[in-house]
Amino acid sequence: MVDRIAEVWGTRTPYARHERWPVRVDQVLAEGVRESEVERWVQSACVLCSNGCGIDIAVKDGSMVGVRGRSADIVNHGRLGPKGLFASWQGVDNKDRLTRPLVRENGVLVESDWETAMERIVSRSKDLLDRKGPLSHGFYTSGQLFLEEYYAQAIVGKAGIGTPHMDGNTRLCTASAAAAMKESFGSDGQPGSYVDIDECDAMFLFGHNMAETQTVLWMRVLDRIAGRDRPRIVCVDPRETEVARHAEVHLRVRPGTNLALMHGLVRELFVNGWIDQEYIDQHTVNVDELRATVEPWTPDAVAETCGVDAGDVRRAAEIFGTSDRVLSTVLQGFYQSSQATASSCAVNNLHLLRGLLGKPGCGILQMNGQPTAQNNRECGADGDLSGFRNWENPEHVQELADLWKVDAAIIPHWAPPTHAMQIFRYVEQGSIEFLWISATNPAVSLPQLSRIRDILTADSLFLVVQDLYLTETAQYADVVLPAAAWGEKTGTFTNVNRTVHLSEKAVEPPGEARSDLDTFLDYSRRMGFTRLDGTPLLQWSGPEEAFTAWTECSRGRPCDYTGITYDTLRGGSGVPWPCNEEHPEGTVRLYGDGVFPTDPGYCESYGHDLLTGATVGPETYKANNPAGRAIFKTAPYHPAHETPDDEYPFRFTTGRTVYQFHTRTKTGRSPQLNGAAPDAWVEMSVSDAESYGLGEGDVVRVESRRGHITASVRVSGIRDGSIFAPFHYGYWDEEGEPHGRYRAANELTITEWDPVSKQPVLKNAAVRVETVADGVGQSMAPTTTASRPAGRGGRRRAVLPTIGGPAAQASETLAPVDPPAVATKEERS
Ligand SMILES: Nc1nc2c(c(=O)[nH]1)N[C@H]1C(S)=C(S)[C@@H](COP(=O)(O)OP(=O)(O)OC[C@H]3O[C@@H](n4cnc5c(=O)[nH]c(N)nc54)[C@H](O)[C@@H]3O)O[C@H]1N2
Ligand SMILES: Nc1nc2c(c(=O)[nH]1)N[C@H]1C(S)=C(S)[C@@H](COP(=O)(O)OP(=O)(O)OC[C@H]3O[C@@H](n4cnc5c(=O)[nH]c(N)nc54)[C@H](O)[C@@H]3O)O[C@H]1N2
Ligand code: SF4
Ligand SMILES: [Mo]
Repeated sequence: MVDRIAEVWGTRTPYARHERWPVRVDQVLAEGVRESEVERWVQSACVLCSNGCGIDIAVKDGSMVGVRGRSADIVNHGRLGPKGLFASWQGVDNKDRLTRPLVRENGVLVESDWETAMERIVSRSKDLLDRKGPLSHGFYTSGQLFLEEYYAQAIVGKAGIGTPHMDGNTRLCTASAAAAMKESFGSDGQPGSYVDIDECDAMFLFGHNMAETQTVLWMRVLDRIAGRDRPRIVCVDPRETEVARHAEVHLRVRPGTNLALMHGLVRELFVNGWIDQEYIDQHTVNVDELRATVEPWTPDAVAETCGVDAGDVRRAAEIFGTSDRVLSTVLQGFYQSSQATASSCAVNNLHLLRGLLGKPGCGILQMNGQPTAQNNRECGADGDLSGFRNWENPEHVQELADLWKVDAAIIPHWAPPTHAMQIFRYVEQGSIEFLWISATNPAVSLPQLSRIRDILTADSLFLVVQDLYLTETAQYADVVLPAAAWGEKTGTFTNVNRTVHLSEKAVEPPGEARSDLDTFLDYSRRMGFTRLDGTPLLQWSGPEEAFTAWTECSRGRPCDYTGITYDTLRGGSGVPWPCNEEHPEGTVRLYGDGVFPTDPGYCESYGHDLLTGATVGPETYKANNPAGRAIFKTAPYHPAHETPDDEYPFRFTTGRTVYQFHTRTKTGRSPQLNGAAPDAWVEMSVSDAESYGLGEGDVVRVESRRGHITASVRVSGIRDGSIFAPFHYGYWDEEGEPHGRYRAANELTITEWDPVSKQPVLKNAAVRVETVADGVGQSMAPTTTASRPAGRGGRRRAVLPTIGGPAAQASETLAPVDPPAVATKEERS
């Protein structure tokens, strides 16, 4: 038994390069429940991050009473992290779940029934479609629904209503991952695999705090570090994360300067000849443009702009340039920062220059964050065309029209899909009057919250919110629809390395809560959406039929699911796509043959100018003739939208702690997790704290041009001149009452986005700090992770370590069984 709040990553199981990662089965059961009392174990996968760990749900007396990791799963080999152990089931099994629809009467939300609630939605929807047409409707969904639910939503939006105003919180999450892969390789689709951790000689983590945000993947890295032939680690992050603590080189960049650093690394590869000219000649285009763009970025120039050591830039580049097998991961420190797409493409460029992809240990993981973000991108509830099809390619549009048996003209493709920030802008301007929000909480997660509150409360807006709980956002709704949660419905989802899992229903949803799929199907039926032949647009009776329909949509596309059925997903491990006749067991890595989906007739996008976001268009794209070769995409460095000045001298950045998930609707309801990080804090460096006379626990007001928050200080290992705040804490507390002070990091953030991916810049704003009061105790920041108190100087007050105690004990079994094999033999070296 291990306290998995104190020991986040659990017990080490070291292994060497070429060996398989050992199995360790992690399990937790509710207090007082013995293993022999568990009636059933139901197969699923965890939905608390993109890692997608295989999980079994313990059921007793019709309730979820615990979980264990699935030893046979290629993703986790039995392990679970703190969120999987303590929040997956406790986060949904609660007394305060929504159990009936709510409707607004005389200004207040009152309990109602499905008939009333749906009729209100449908009558408003029909009225607006008659009077104003499809552009009056917007849909803002998630990265946390199931594949089947996105596909239903995509068809309703594109072929039922015909609105381009569809997006997900995936815009805040993985839009830049998708954009970077489309620009470089022609299509979304993760090149690498987690198996590459087992094989690599070096790992680069670009703006990715894997230790806290994909804890099980980090266990795999820690086990390699503990074994023979440990990989060399390079970390690019302004904070001293656990990743940084294990790194040989830590590039503690100034927030907002990633692209300058990347130019420096790429330049070093050219200057030192660490490139594979044959690979470049055969498999890529545009190398000259890349060489010219990075030319000014000497290590000294990088040092000046990014605030790092020039020698460290050289050392990092040398590790990249001279290691045989390099694996890179990229996440929010890049995606939510300035020039997100260009910076993320630069990672692809590093690998292409050396031909390090598609081979064991050589991979790129343009990470996802949310568990099902990949499915939203595939199915197209985010505005993309389903199946990675290209909205600028009329043949692709026609393929969908044929599949759905509708007129191609209804499918929006006359302009790029409307991104989330623009959807909210249209609500602000009054052109969107009907907004349906599902499985996301924008009143906490979007930038510049005072503006978002004004938008959500606009008189002209009819707001539908579909959630498990009465969230900050749901409080503003005209109609609230209660949703069935994970464990209460069946469906599939796909993780970062393309692995598809089935999650089976284990228990009944509470009260009248319904699966999101049932709700979208009901809406489509009530709206009377039809095919050209007059039959109903959506004819599925449940998730399995929806999945089968999806596999047809994916046929022949990069994300080919045609070899997968619910039955093939039952029993063993998840399966990585493409899975079809050619690859019946799935595919571990893409692009091993050096052929990329850039052919103009096949690609998902013709790409953009990375500096301005202007579309390249079919003519120019074809003239460049990528024809199956990857494209070096780049842009000149440009400083962030908002940089510090005399009035607002600090760079503000935001992110996560290991113990909380997003707006805490699940983790906040797990006593073990919430106890470890119960309230907001801000991190300052030792010397900044000293110069402001601040110490652990002192209360400060942090203010930007857009708002302020009040929180206590943790003096941490963050770089000088930067302030960090977790974004988890909203301004409503657990009792559904407004919290006494503003504490959401997004009060301060800025309404700006990357020109290509349109991902908001959530990690860079200018702020100032004022002391409010001396502290009376320590801050609420955990001590086990990046927010750990800094070694010396900042600690005026003793800080108690974060522990979980008896309630946080989980069992770890080092199983003597063979670890799962990867899908096919030839894919291991
Ligand atoms: N515990 C936990 N795990 C999660 C989640 C969660 O909420 N909690 N959410 C899931 C989701 S949806 C996502 S998207 C992922 C996110 O996973 P990550 O991207 O790993 O998490 P973040 O903390 O948002 O950001 C990562 C790091 O970016 C650094 N950073 C900030 N600004 C910059 C910059 O300008 N440049 C660079 N290089 N780095 C910068 C921060 O210091 C931070 O350590 O996590 C997933 N996993
Ligand atoms: N400043 C700052 N802001 C950020 C970020 C950051 O790093 N810094 N990160 C951004 C990122 S990467 C992300 S992903 C977003 C996350 O931001 P949100 O999406 O707003 O966060 P969640 O709390 O995950 O909201 C998901 C909601 O869905 C509900 N839900 C869960 N399961 C289901 C289901 O099956 N059906 C339905 N209908 N509802 C369900 C939950 O109760 C919850 O209310 O935040 C973004 N905002
Ligand atoms: S690493 Fe992610 S998927 Fe795995 S148990 Fe933790 S939260 Fe769940
Ligand atoms: Mo995310």
